[in-house]
Amino acid sequence: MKADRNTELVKANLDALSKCAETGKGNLLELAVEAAENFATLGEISDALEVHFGRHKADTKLISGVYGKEVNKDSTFIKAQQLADKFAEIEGRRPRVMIAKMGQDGHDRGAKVVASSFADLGFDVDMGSLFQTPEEVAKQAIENDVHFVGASSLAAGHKTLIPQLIEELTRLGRPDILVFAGGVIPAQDYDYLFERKVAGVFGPGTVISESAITMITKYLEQD
Ligand code: B12
Repeated sequence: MKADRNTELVKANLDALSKCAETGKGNLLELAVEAAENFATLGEISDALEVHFGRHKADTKLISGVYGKEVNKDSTFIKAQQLADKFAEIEGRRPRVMIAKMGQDGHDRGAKVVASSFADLGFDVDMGSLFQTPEEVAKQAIENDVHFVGASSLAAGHKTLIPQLIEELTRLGRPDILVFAGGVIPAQDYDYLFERKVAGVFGPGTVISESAITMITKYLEQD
């Protein structure tokens, strides 16, 4: 489409969009529709606006205490907490997990639920920002010296982004950081992920304290 479209017209449309963003004069939606009708891409339209507006950086705030308050008498919850304490005794610090969202996937609800629950279970939790690349996640995980990365994937990026993350961790010399996957991942893709060294997959309906027990157990088994 790019080869066949009227390049000058598209450029004029995109310039008009940037100008409208800058001056506040005109109608952004109308100009965006016009640009799209002339086959400007969504990326180009976004870039034209970004010139003036900059790029939104999603800020993730975590809460704690909610999960623990609800399930603190549950035997699996207690077992997971005890295991987290045992982990701290053996390793000299609490289990540390980074919850990551990669690619175009904006479903952050599960990631936040999991992150705050892990904190209540006695993990140190880092939360990546939305829309990170596998390289960015690997860098942050290494800088924060986490034991685990939990990649939450609900928009079908699991077969590309999660193996790329593992490759990057290996390239940077930290293949020991265990990578787990969670979210909407079809059962037929599990083996594909296991073959690429994903340490475990947790789908919808996962009981979070059970996933914590699996993660800690896998880590301690490899020592
Ligand atoms: C809520 C929702 C949305 C909300 C998201 C709000 C938000 N801020 O998160 C909104 C409306 C924005 C949305 C948008 C879209 N959505 Co939507 N969405 C859902 C829905 C209904 C529920 C997801 C959810 O929040 N569940 C509750 C949380 C708590 O559960 P969870 O994330 O699964 O997490 C649990 C487990 O998976 C696991 N887990 C998850 N991560 C991790 C990580 C670790 C480390 C561990 C241990 C465990 C773990 O533990 C959690 C607790 O049990 C699902 C359908 C479904 N039933 O899953 C579709 C769904 C995910 N959406 C889908 C789609 C297609 C979209 C859109 C592309 C629609 C569109 N055409 O625009 C957009 C994409 C936007 C984007 N950029 O990503 C599809 C994805 C299909 C696929 N994967 O192939 C689904 C599956 C619906 C469907 N059946 O088609 N969506």
